[in-house]
Amino acid sequence: MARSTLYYVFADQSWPAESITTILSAKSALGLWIDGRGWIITPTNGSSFVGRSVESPRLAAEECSLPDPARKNVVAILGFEDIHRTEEVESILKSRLPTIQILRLGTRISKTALGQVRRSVAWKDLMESGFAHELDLLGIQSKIVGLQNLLVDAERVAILLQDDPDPDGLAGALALRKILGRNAQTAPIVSFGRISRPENLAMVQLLEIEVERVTEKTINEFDKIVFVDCQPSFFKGRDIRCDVVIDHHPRGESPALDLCEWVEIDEELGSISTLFTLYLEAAGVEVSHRLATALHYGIKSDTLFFNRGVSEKDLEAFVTLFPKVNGPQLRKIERPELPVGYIDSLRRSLKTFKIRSSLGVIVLPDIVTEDWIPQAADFVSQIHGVRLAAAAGIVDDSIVISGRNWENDLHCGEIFKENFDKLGSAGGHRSMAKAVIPVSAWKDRFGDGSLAQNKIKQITQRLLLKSMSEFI
Ligand SMILES: [Mn+2]
Repeated sequence: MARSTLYYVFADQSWPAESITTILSAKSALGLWIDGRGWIITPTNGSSFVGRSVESPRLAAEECSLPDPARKNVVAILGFEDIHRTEEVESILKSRLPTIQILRLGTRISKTALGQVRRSVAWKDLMESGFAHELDLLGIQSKIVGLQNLLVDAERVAILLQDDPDPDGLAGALALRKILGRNAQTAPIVSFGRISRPENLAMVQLLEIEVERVTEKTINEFDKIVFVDCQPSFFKGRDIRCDVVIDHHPRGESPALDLCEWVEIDEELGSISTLFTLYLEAAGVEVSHRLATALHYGIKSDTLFFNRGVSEKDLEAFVTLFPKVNGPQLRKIERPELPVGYIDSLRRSLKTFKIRSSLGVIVLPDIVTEDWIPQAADFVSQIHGVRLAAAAGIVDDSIVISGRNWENDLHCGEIFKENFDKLGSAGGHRSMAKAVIPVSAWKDRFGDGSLAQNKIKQITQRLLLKSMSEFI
């Protein structure tokens, strides 16, 4: 709505025409005439002063002119139940203001006329999405009340994330805590594992998110346990009580899930942050810049920036959050700082780097923090000719390998699972995978000399190449 636009609204009393003033008048000049009431607002005085009571829409239309030549656009919004009145007013306006644009409201069918500046929009089409959205929010509101009632007596609630907490889970946990009106003491975010991806570490640092590490023993001491962005099936072999599940991953079979008091699994959604954005809206909770940035990044990273499993709701939530996102902070999360030591390690690993049959493997000789490994895998995946990228290094007593693949015909997670799961634990998505292999298991399998930088590279290369050839 440009400032230079002048709006004339002609309406009968079949709809709340005055409400249109709050949409239009802040940024433009407005003339509002309502049948039976006359001019409510005139473009010249611009106030809610009731003007002369002009009886018919025809006479009112004949008073219309361009009071200020600086206003180049004139738009008429016509909302009469009686189509003849609409047509009569339209023809008078067109004769007085030849360039006028016409929007007919409330007609039976929506249509546009080619070659004319005129649209007709039916109430049904105008209200449909807003109405459906409000009904959605109403449904969610009743769910929130149910959830609040369930947790109200719990002194301490654990918000449990998967073993390597990701942005979507972290953002969802923050949102849930806000909705429950709790804080980090009464509802800590907990995980059995550690965050490893550099972006995710940057996120918790910059947004000051604390994640508490738990064990099977300590988690069961909480009064209630809420699984966010995960389900009991993610924690095979561990005995964890499950009270609430809020997730979007495919429903996995688990006896704990069947015993759970409250389950919401929406597999349609590309991220759980989307669901929590709706929750916050339904709960009428003010979303801070910090929370908006977290949720926005949650949606973006879980859908690989809309490259996998996206629903219309994900896109809508992304757009809703956008104006509140802290842009500089988001950029720092997405491009996290690297320590100088990483560059030294990378330099020494590049000496042995070679691409073989579109596989790029890099082995970092010294690792200070585990997040260097996925960082190096990301880097290798950007090199021309690389279809599958892997980076490896020894962290504590394990060999950690990160995989990356941005093409559809390879499944990085499956390739990793096939090769490394029998030696330790391995798996992941189509595009990202991780393997953790105890040094002892690696040595048992490949011999004493197998821990040298070059040897790790050769073994990883040989295994991955074989699996890649099965895919192609
Ligand atoms: Mn997720």
